[in-house]
Amino acid sequence: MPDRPSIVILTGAGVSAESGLATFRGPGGLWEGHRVEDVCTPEALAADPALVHRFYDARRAALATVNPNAAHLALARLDAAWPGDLLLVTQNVDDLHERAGSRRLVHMHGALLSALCAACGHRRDWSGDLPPATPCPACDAPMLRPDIVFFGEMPYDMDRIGDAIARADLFVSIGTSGAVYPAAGFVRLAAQAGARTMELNLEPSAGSHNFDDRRFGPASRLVPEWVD
Ligand code: BJW
Repeated sequence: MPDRPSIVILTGAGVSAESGLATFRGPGGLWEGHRVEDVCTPEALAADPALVHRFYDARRAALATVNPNAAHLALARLDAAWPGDLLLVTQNVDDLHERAGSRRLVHMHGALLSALCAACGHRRDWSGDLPPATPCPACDAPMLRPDIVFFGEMPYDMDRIGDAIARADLFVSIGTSGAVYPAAGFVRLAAQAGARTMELNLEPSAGSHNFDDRRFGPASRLVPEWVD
């Protein structure tokens, strides 16, 4: 390892589970009987916008009741203290990493508290009651949608993430099942680039065998143990 290793950290729903936010594929992962794969698609938004908006309204309401946990706080301490390159790539659309204090952060699947104009791509805060038919401040179209990456859509910041992985000396995956691409493929990209790879998760992910090191248990214990 070099003196100042470059670190890329990937987080998933498991990092926020102990804050009280449900994961997607664990117990309680169904929402009103729907799988996430059936709700988070452009087709679902077109066919039944009320259903998709209800899902995100409920998620936004839940977010207002929870706080960062020991795992988010430990990652923020690492961000503040680490002298080398570091990028925290979260698949989560909650804002718990920011609230904990992480700064070098990308939300590859979007953000619950952001709204996207489906007509022109303008983004604005989604706070309080924001009916989807609210006119866009940029183009006036009444077509606000959650600023969320649905299945079949391109995740955000892929160039920045790819560059960071190509330069990484250490890749750490925390609390993600490895069921969704392209994030599930990052471990192999990091290994190909020469990084050491580590999984911290409650249970082995789909690609667990691809990691050099694996530690299993709750993120609120494993992450502070690793960071501190
Ligand atoms: C704990 C814990 C505790 C619990 N402590 N751990 C066939 C083959 C390959 C790919 C495809 C395919 N068909 C289609 C695709 C592509 C598709 C895909 O991957 N589909 C799969 C279902 C197969 N992907 C896409 O469409 C993506 N876009 C895309 O590919 O564009 C083209 C492209 C081409 C080339 C390069 C780049 C792109 C877009 C994916 C969008 C994902 N969107 C969602 C919903 C929106 C966000 C939201 O509403 O919140 O994102 S789906 C959902 O899954 C959400 C999550 O971010 C994502 C990942 O879930 P995550 O975080 O892993 O959660 P869980 O619940 O699965 O796992 C939780 C884990 O935590 C578990 O392991 C627990 O053990 C653990 N845990 N408690 C530690 N206390």
